[in-house]
Amino acid sequence: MERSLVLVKPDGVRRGLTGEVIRRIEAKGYTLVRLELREATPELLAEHYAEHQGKPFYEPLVEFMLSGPVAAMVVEGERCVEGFRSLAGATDPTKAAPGTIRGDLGRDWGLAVQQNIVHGSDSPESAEREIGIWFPA
Ligand code: YYY
Ligand code: MG
Repeated sequence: MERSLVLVKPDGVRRGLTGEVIRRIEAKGYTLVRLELREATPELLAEHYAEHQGKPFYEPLVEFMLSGPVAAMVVEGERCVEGFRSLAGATDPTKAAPGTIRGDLGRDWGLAVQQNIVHGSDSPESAEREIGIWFPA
């Protein structure tokens, strides 16, 4: 069964949207197999966001991800990597379609980074790599 690494980012936890994200995941028919409220660290985020190191938004992104706890979860289900990306919507919350998590709930004003509520792995390979970072062993 396919797995995805989903994070409710600090904006989502802060705004009390963790339950709303979980509700949408479960309503879709996916299963939570791990769930933990966590404080990220710079080291963990450097691994998690390795592909983005050096980009202009990387430093603000890391600062944002360190601004409060994140709800880290492993979601399981048929084609759930692609499926959760559909639930999440486009990266830019202003462009994300209504009906998606980011379209309905995300914001991109007020901070130097997109506050788009959730992270979801972008491929089954990324998912296994990211699950190993957030939930080792
Ligand atoms: O996978 P996804 O989260 O949709 O986008 P990525 O391109 O992997 O970027 C990761 C993260 O970085 C994104 O969720 C918000 C932030 N970001 C940004 O603030 N500004 C950008 N131009 C691109 C990404
Ligand atoms: Mg990504």
